[in-house]
Amino acid sequence: MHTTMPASKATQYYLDLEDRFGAHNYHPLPVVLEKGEGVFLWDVDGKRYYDFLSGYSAVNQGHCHPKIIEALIKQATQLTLTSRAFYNNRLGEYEKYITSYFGYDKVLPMNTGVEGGETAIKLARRWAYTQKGVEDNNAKIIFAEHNFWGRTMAAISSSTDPSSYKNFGPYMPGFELVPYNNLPALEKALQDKNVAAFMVEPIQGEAGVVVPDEGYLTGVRRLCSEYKVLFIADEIQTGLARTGKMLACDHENVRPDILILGKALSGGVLPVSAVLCDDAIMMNIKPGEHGSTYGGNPLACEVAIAALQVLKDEQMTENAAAMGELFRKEIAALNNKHIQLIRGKGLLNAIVVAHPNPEAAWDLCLALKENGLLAKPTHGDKIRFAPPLVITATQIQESVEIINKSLMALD
Ligand code: IF1
Repeated sequence: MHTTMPASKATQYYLDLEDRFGAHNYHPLPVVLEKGEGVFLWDVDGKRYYDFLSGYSAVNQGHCHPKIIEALIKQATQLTLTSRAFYNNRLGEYEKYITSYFGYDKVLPMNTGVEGGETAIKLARRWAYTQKGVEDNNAKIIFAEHNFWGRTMAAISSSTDPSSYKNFGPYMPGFELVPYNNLPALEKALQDKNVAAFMVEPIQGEAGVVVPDEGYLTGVRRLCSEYKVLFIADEIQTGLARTGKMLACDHENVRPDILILGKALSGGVLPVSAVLCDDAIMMNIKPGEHGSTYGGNPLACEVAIAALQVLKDEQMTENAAAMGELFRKEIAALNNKHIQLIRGKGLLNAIVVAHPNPEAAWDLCLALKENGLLAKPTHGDKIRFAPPLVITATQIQESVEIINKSLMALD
């Protein structure tokens, strides 16, 4: 193990640059990328890789999708930012497009995913005070253990992962935790009259692609309605065709009260997030009470319309469902002793690596890199496999061969 090739001179140059001048808040795989197209990435030495991370599911549509890039370039030559101090001629069109696409009254545009989460929580708290009758400053938001929704002070305040929250306190009050995939525990928590919302990922991503039992989302919907609590779905990672449905909530045909989208809403082109809900929730926020300089900028609007349009035009939902099934079947058929299990939905999958060496998942990712496939370990023993949704059956077969070959590095 650890018998990877030495980094090329060019690669080493860029690794050293980041090490010297950048904050050390990441530990990337030692590969330096300079080009992407569809399911492929190329490094600075011209070596080609399958991308099995897809920018953490931001690049569902494939790298540099021509229709999205065309929208970007066209709008970039016209108008990129006005702020919300003025109207622009793209925002309303985008708002109409995305609300009818997902079936909500209104949208609130933001940029990063975590801002979407913050926005949803503000909407829920405001709704609790103005509609549910919760006394000022008493609103509670319930989260599931092992949630991940970003890195702001509020997001880490709901985290159960010490590497997220430790030594960053004090934390945001009014947050409570329940175990994921546990309806009785949720019901108990919702009995508190001060609860405004339950915010949850339909599949937990960072936790290692944890798929809840069938019926969980249906149960969440039922309990939230019963106790007059808002169901906030964080579909930033699971949404937009990734799991083989447009939204992961669609697997159980449930409609959240507040829907948060991000990542692939721009196809990996620029940060675009959105919070969708109906008027009864959205209209409690008045002018001056929330916003963002870049939120709803005309460039983001045009990119987002194109990114959503190509998902439908190219049947990426259907392809994600079919290719995901093929991928899990082929991985299972390898019958490799180092793969404890494969789980996931559509093209959001993870394997759990079984090996006495705690570094085995990292070593496997290094071997995968050598063999031309990029993936990243999470929580030590898990590896996420989430290629762009444009991947073909032949490419799935080829990728599984690369994975099979790389597993020998663990023997
Ligand atoms: C990083 C993981 C993925 C998210 C969900 C909100 C956000 C995220 C469900 C915030 C962000 C990221 C950020 C990325 C790593 C990553 C991740 F490894 F942590 F688990 F995707 F799987 N809700 N997820 O997954 O969105 O503010 O980042 O735009 O490097 O931190 P953001």
